[in-house]
Amino acid sequence: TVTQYLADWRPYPFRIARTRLEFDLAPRATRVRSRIEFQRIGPGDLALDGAGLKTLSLAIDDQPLDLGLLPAEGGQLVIPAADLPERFTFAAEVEIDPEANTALEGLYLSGGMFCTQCEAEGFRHITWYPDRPDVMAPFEVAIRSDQPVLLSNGNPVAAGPGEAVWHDPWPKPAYLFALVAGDLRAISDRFTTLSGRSVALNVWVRPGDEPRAGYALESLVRAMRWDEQAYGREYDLDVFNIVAVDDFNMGAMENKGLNIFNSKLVLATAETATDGDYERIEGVIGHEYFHNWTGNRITCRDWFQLSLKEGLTVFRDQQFTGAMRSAAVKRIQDVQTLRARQFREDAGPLAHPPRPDSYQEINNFYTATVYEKGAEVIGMLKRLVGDDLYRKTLDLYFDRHDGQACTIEDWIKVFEDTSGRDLTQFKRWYTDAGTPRLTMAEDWRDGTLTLTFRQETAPTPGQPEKPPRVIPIALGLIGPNGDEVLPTTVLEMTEAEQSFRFQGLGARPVVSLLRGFSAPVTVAREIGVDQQALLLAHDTDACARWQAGHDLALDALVGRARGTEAGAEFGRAIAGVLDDAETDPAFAALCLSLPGEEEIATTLAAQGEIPDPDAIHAGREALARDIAAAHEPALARLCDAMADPGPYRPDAEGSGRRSLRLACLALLNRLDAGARAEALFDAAGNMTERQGALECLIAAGRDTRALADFAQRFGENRLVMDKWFMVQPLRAAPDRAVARARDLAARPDFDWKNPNRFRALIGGLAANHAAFHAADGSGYDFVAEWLMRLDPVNPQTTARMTTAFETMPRYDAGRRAHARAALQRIAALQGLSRNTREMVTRILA
Ligand code: BAL
Ligand code: ZN
Repeated sequence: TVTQYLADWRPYPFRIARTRLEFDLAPRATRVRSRIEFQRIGPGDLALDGAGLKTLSLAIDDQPLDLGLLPAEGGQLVIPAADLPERFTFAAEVEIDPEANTALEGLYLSGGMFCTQCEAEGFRHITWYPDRPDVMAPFEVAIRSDQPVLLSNGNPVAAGPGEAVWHDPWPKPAYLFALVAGDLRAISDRFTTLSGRSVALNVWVRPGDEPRAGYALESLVRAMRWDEQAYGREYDLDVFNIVAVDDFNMGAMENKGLNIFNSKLVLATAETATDGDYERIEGVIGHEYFHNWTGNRITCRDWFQLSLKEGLTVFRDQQFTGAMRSAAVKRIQDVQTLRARQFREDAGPLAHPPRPDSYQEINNFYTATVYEKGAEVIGMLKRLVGDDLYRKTLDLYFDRHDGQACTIEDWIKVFEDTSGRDLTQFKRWYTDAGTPRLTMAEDWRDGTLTLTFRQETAPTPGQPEKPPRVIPIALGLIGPNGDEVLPTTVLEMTEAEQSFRFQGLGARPVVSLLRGFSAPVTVAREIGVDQQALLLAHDTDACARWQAGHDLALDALVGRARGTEAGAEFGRAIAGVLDDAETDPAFAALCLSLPGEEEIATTLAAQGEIPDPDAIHAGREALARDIAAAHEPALARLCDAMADPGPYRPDAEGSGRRSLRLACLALLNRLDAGARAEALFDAAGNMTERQGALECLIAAGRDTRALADFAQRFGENRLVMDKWFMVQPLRAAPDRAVARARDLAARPDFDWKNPNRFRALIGGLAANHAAFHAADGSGYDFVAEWLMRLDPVNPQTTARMTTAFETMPRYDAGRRAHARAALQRIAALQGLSRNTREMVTRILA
């Protein structure tokens, strides 16, 4: 296995003036003819990537090349510089087998339709090409097939029976290439851009799915409008196509002018999709659309720079969702996701910086660190320079780098140039792994509050030293009567230890710390429960307010996991939340949803303890029951008051009310053994309530009828049945979940080669903390067994799912031994993919 290093990047010695591709599509034998016009721009041989190709012919300027040049097994085709003129056309004819392509990289079949996935290195499975993001070219693509709809990137230039030709004038790297051929129907709209260009918009789905694609199309229109308003970015082709496919390794892909989506992120109706699904559809439609500028017009020089496009595009989609819905709720959700996925990654054996400097398999670096932490880093830059300068900086970025393949250095430089700041130290956020731990000590005397901060980052694999970073600390001060005495102020911490003074204060205030979650750090501070309750009641910053309640809950849950009766203060705080719940139901729902077992385990581990999954589960159940018992009338009243008044709308208001209703239901469920949940399940008019009720019924062990009813109603709908497969292992009592997952895996409709279905069942169990970490190792064994089965079929999805094991080092010796044994069995598998081998080796290291 070869490790790739950032330091080894060299410019490609050729420019491509034009790439022309012709496809004769056939499931078992697709012919691909390419003509690539190269022009030398530097010294070196011509190196072309290819994998799994049956090469029929190669030529330079129509002179056939000896096929003896082909590498023995995969790898690069190298044509010596001496054999090449300054300008030449390279031509190849290859044959590929889309039907055999279960890895879903390159050209493959999904439900009888041809589709592609080329990021990061899928194009080499289609033909010989410089498959690297810094080689950009305009593409012309001819497709011949008997499928009725034939799509590729760019604008259509010709279409006749059985043939279509597409031309994409915007130079792009091969990873943005796409082709789709199938029996598809579109729902369509038109969009007029800021400068008056009329664009045809199509969302392509299978016949019959048209009524489920409307929300995706509306989301696209909102995203296009928002990008014009917020960033001044216009669309640049005559047509924008989105296609939904059932078999897809990722969520979606931003191919130029032809986005390909996992169907779960396109298809939605009130009966089949939850509020969460709708929000994700809007967010991901936005994300892929926003890539048109941040990713496509300006792309990455090499894959180490992946966060250049992904961090920025996540940041942009987060802003978009915040603007379409509730900015405060969106921010809190993003903080929860960051902690659950990225802090977890940063604290374990897979920790890496947003810009890694080596990898074996780039597909293993589409991570929470590259995406979500990458977005946080941009949020910090924006906070440091301010909103106006941020916008100017982005304008400069688009002006300066349009059409280029760029680096993190280019990105930092635009901020330096507009702000006049030296961002050398700030850059550590891109190059250093690990989550800084920020501690705050307070000193109060004579009307002066002195805050002393310390930052510390634990060593991560390959990075023993962690010099201090620039940390923007947004804070405010709340007086003892609840009034804000200092509005949000941003402190810039640059040293390992640093003090800041606030003078002229009448009475000792409470610090509202890390407002808006201004930096991706963990916080340790001395704070009393009364102060936390004051912040929960009065803080003007929603994020800090929610955090105060969340900390109270976590303290109680950690206490319960240790076997104490903790929770009285949290119980009292809940009373205030319930009183106020109707003014902001979504916020109240966030406060009423107890932190999950995984987060409790993380908190215990951060305090130097070995988490006991069974005690965590039992303690959380007990606290939930106590809270429910103490507040039953208020919870029941709210649960009814939040009933849907009218037609279902997947907007912030409607989903906020439903989330509060379900948060109350989840608590009450501990008292009534599923009675309320059953009533809601039967009466539910939408999937949000139906799924929420079903989860409660499974947790209560009262699910037989509901599960049968659900399967009866939705048995024909793959996406809905994915939910059915997911909620059972996820919500089942830990001592029954593994057996249940095994039963489900034995069903004929467990179509495990479909990534959504596999992730639903296997991922559902892995997310049931106490079940996955069962002391007897049964959870680990089950997941490992299935990963071994999937690896030869789909290495990418297998490798991603090994992350279930990344927290293994924090558990007790018995559990660790079981987890290690399971991972070692995977490592010993004959023919294990490079993807999975890299992951398992890193986790075991
Ligand atoms: N570029 C891969 C899918 C996405 O992040 O949009
Ligand atoms: Zn992306």
